[in-house]
Amino acid sequence: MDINELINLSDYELAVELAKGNIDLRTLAKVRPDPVARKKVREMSRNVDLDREKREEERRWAIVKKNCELDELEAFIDDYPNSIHAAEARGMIARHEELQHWKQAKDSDDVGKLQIFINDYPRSEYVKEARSLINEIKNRARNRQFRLRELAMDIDGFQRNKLLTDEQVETGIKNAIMRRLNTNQISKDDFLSLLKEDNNLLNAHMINVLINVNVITPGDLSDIGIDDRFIYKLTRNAAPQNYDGEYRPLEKIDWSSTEVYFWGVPSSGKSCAIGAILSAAHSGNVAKSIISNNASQGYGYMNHLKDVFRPDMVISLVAGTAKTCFYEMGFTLVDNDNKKHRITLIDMAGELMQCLYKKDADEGQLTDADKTMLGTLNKVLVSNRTRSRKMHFFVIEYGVEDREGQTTQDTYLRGAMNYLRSLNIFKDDTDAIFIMITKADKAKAESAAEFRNYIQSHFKGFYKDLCQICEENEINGGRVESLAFSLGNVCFQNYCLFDPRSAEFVVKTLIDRTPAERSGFGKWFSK
Ligand SMILES: Nc1nc2c(ncn2[C@@H]2O[C@H](COP(=O)(O)OP(=O)(O)OP(=O)(O)O)[C@@H](O)[C@H]2O)c(=O)[nH]1
Ligand SMILES: [Mg+2]
Repeated sequence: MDINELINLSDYELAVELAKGNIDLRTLAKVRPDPVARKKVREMSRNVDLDREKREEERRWAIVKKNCELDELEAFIDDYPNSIHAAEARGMIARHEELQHWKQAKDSDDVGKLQIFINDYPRSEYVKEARSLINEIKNRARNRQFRLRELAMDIDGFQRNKLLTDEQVETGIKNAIMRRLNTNQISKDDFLSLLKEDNNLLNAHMINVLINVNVITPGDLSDIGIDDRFIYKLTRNAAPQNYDGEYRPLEKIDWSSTEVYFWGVPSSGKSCAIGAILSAAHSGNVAKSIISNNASQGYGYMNHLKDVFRPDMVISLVAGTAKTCFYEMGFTLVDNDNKKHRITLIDMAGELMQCLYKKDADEGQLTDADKTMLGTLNKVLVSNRTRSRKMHFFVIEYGVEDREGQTTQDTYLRGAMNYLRSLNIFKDDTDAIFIMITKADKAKAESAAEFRNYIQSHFKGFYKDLCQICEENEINGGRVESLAFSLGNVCFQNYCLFDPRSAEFVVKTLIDRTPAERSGFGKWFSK
């Protein structure tokens, strides 16, 4: 007991402490500085019945021990700090604390908190239970992760399955989610964590379907950190922007310019990249001005793509390019030195790559659509081939290597490239071959090292083959250049907060790498 506590004791209580030897005369002098009062306490102490005090202490202890309540144990220690039962009382208090910590750790269902309990109470009888709880939680987390991965792969499978109708895709995805939720294989929070991890897991339409059947709410999406502007767009049911202009099949490229071809599997981001490039070319940030070639077969499509990509606002992206369609989009870029660069971008449906792969592997029957696409390709790059300079962008969609049971992007790209090589399309007039990694925003670290490493890990053979094509055809000193490309922040697959920086870099590359015609002279300078 410290002095302050002793001051609050009555004279009799002080006399008892003195009789028991818990305080000495010096301490008493501090508590009762008045000699008369002190004397009174000393006389009282001589008359204290210690046996009676002892009996009182034992009676209290019997009750406290039986009740085993924390506050009673603490009060006992306060009142009888030197009791022979004090050690036992302190032990009981420690056990109380241990139990309380154990209860909190157990109820927390948290590996970290259970581990802290084990560290703090290594000899506790609950350590074994804590360890098995940790294992159980880790197992549960693994199973949960496994089920979530499985769901993500099922969703992706439905979305990529070109044999299904839109309704079948919608029902398939809805059932895959609801079945797991209804059988408690995953919780709503689990599902939301999947959406949080990948904002592009589902497209805007599918998210709206799930909102309509009350699986999720717009508020849930806001809670997982999705920008309200995307949610606003969603609630207005904004759909991808279809191009509904008339389509005239492409026979040849009838305009002397550097032809830039974009090769890539379906949904790899070709049309979006081209739209973003067109928008950046029009912005005035890189090129001084741009004059579109209104005689281009894809003139209407070019205007549509350019108009979609408006910076600093949430836009609805373009819908997939219709099978068999080839669009040729010509324009003249005027650079800062007033030199003109005549460029034609060629957008092709991704199915063409699968068809080229089929041809290379001599696998499966060609459909009518395949024959149409091959026919156009043959006209544009073989029989009606121009003598214009050419560049090729091989588009690689970032981060889709873990898809199982599907032909990989690498296989398609290599097959298609082999077939293109056999058609001799890289000969004579090719100035550059690029690898463009699209959807680069999906990478954990958007660094040059990350993307170099990505190509090394997943596309090494393809990259080397392209280098060999460059060597064989004396293209760009045998070098294939790679660039990472992103539209900015893409959400629900169909909406985007467009950041033009990647596209501006491509426009700058096009200006740097295409022949320039001096304004007014109409003359081409060879590279
Ligand atoms: N995260 C992210 N997603 C993108 C990006 N670019 C495109 N996407 C997504 O990819 C989808 C397909 O893009 P498209 O440009 O239509 O792909 P494509 O290669 O033209 O496809 P096909 O015309 O079918 O061959 C878009 O709807 C977006 O959801 C990007 O930079 N980042
Ligand atoms: Mg497309």
